[in-house]
Amino acid sequence: MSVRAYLRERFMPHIWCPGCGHGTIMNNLVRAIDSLGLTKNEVVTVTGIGCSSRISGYLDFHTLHTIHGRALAFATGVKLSRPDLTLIVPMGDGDALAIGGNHFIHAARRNIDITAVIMNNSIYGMTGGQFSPLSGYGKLATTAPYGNIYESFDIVELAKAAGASFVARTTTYHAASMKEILEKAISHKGFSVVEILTQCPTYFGRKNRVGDAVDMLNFYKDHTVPVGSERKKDDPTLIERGIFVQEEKPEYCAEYEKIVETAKRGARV
Ligand SMILES: Cc1ncc(C[n+]2csc(CCOP(=O)(O)OP(=O)(O)O)c2C)c(N)n1
Ligand code: SF4
Repeated sequence: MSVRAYLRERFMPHIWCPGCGHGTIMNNLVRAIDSLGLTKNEVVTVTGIGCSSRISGYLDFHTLHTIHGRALAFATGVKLSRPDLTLIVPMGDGDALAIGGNHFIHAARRNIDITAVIMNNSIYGMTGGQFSPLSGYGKLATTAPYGNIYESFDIVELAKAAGASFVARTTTYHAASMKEILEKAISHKGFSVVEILTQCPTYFGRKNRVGDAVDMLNFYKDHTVPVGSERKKDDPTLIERGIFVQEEKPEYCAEYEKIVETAKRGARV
């Protein structure tokens, strides 16, 4: 199908600023779903609040636009009641790892079959450029006019440590591999985390004087390397991208179903 067929045109024009990376992610997400042959009726997209979270309004799947930081909690409920459906949860870095941080680590620990797409623009875009747990030490934000004093989370390391069974990182510059990674993440049975570095030229770019959207895309090109690259040894500031974890582990809904069956038989574990 064409990308258009997956969109709710009545919700257009979208709210995203010119040059925002979120549209590139939405584009690749629908291309990945199309390549996997999933029908619109089989996919549920759940989001919280943020520029990134508006994606659930634009996509013509079953969609839930919920509350800030709680998308994974709603998605967990949907998945438990309808394990046959494909659950995708696009989140901003603030939504996923500030207010939603606790839901994130526990969803990873359960290894529930949900794909979390973290649209990491290193800032709170929707509310005017406040710093997030992904802004980085020394970065400028509306709430850090003299420089942010917090270190960032490393989403990949956090997801790995919490138990996610598929963990990947890519960027909006690497659009072709983004689609492939999203396909693998969605097909994977378990909690999949895909961090996508994406540009917010309006707040992060402007406040940190890193240029326009094209300059920010070039930064992703020049400052990331494929996972395992020798170049990372010479320059530890380079950011690795690719698939970091892809393993089979017991999945929460399947395990829960086993408990239900055991209980129905009145048997003891
Ligand atoms: C409970 C609650 N607290 C705060 C807010 C205000 N709020 C809305 S979006 C947002 C942050 C959005 O940033 P992010 O999740 O990184 O997404 P982006 O807009 O950058 O895509 C905040 C703090 C809210 N809507 N609800
Ligand atoms: S404020 Fe930033 S994240 Fe929000 S739409 Fe504009 S560029 Fe995108």
